[in-house]
Amino acid sequence: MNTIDIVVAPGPWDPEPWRKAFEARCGTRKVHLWPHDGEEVDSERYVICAWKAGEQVFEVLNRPEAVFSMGAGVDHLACLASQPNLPIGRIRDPDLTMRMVEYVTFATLYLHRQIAHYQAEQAAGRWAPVTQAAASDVRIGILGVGVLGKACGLFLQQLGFQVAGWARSSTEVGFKVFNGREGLVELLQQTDILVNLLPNTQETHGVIDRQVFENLSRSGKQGAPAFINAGRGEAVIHADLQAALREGTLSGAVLDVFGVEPLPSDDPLWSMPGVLLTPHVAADSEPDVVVGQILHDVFRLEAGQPLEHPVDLGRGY
Ligand code: NDP
Ligand code: OXD
Repeated sequence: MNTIDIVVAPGPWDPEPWRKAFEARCGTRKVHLWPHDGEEVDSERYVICAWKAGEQVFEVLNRPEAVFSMGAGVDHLACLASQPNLPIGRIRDPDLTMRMVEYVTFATLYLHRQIAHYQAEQAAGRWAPVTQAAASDVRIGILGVGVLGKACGLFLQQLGFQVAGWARSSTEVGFKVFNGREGLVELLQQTDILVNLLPNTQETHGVIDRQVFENLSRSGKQGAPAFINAGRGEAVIHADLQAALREGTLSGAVLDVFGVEPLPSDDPLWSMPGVLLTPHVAADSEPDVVVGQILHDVFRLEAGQPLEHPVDLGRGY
């Protein structure tokens, strides 16, 4: 049996760490770097490992045995949804998950401990303590309780926060999870800090709008609610987010992802008080870990077994 070679298409990422990581573990398998090694791939059998690489790689190399996302998100592979028989794999990387837990915990504490207020007071040379709520009085609502949302929620629970979530069908992941439109409203009414960790799908596109921000609880110990987005910007109606922050419907936000990235330099969010922006860095993929997971699945394919973590592009995640 011929072994399966690897085509790596890392899009905007620096390709060399990926080439090195694959070559270090691939033995006699060929590793082709797209588009750096040219479009000629002479392998009889190959898989494509991609990150935001564009559609051309799939048009030119059109008989992969599987396609893997090198990140947790698979929205960049939506163009393959019309090929239901092509196995699509995603990573479930404990390192990436832990990085997301770090980010969401940091963002929650930044909002909860009112750090934006202290940064402004420090800049003005003022000593200005404000009342601080206990974590156990603060309710976190997490949209999307998959690999990342669940891990973040469980960690925040350990810090004492009250945690609940919203998902398509999951109902209990160590904390209560709501479903459907009615369930979303119920969750929002008991949420002080809203965290988005939904994937970008047709169903989640624009799901976080003005109504969502207005439905958040305003009776929490900390006053107006706050928002963290580390999922995808496409889930949010950008103008509604800007308005909610401008008008005080939201007291603050920590935002890592945006519908347009990089966020345009004239976007009002850059200079809004109480808003902390990061450039889509919440949870990076670590080449060594990702490569190990992909190769594990490649061995399974060679043994005639299905992928360990298949993605259903029909539902979008
Ligand atoms: P998963 O696929 O494991 O989980 C997705 C969750 O979203 C599930 O709980 C699912 O519900 C829920 N969901 C999907 N569609 C809907 C819907 N229509 N209505 C309600 N809930 C829905 O994803 P991950 O946790 O691994 O990752 C989440 C996202 O985080 C990624 O898709 C990516 O966009 C983003 N990400 C961002 C990074 C960054 O650096 N900012 C890094 C890595 C990922 P159910 O449980 O019922 O299936
Ligand atoms: C991912 C991301 O999905 O980095 O892994 O956004």
